[in-house]
Amino acid sequence: MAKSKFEYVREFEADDTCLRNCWVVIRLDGRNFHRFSEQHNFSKPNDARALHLMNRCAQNVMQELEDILLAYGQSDEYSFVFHKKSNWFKRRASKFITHVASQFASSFVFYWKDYFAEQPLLYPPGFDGRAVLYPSDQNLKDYLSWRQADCHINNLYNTVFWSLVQEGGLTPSQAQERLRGTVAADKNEIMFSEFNINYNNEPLMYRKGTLLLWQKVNEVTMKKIKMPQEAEEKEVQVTRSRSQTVPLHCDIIGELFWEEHPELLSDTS
Ligand code: DGT
Ligand code: MG
Ligand code: MG
Ligand code: MG
Ligand code: MG
Repeated sequence: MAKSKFEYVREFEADDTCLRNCWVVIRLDGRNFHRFSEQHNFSKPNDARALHLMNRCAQNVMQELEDILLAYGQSDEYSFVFHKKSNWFKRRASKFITHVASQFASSFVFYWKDYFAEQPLLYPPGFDGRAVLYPSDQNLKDYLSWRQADCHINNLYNTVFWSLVQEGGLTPSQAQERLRGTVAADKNEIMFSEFNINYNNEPLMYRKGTLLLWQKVNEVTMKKIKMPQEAEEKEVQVTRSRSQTVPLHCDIIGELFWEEHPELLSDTS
């Protein structure tokens, strides 16, 4: 077919192919969730409904899109790791980012009522997205460690901060002042001696975030079949292997996790 004279405008499209053999990480983050969490009465410091909704959206992203090895989420953010050999949309960064962000955002609205039955969604939320390439396995491990360390540091601070405010009766600025210059041990001590909170007993999802991995499950169903020689239909058991995503709230900073999951970084997974 003859090309129109307008065809040349295609040449203005920038090449955003992700370098081959690199892990492609897409990280989303809720836009202005400071306000969004206030307006939707999220409990502080953690709202289990909100975190479970985020996990549900990430599971939908993994199921609907191609080539995602794992995902890790905490607070209002989620990171998706694409296989380093992925050739999905010819590795175009804009395709990765926009598909992940739009699938996640529409899921957030779609599943909202399953988690917030009593709380109407007041306005359409948005998520920003970025792509980062990591050339080595160690870089990828360090990236995930960085996000989980961020989760830990923020959650430790927020847990003691909101204890001081909600139970200790301090104003937010007094609580902030009280915590100025404290290290982790000091924060643990304040929680333990003043509020009887053993931080290590706080829910794992709050302390570690959520890792989503693929798991094979056997699905057993009954199927009616008609044998050629027999008049009656017979019910038989059919077992099918299916992949599903499972949420884990484990440590991913230490080497143990990677030793227990050698398939994740191997080329064949
Ligand atoms: P941004 O990302 O630059 O558009 O702005 P924000 O406001 O989303 O800032 P960000 O992403 O650095 O911080 C996340 C905000 O979301 C932070 O204000 C706390 C809030 N948030 C996230 N998860 C929860 C939760 O479970 N409970 C409550 N109360 N707030 C949460
Ligand atoms: Mg931000
Ligand atoms: Mg945000
Ligand atoms: Mg954030
Ligand atoms: Mg199209």
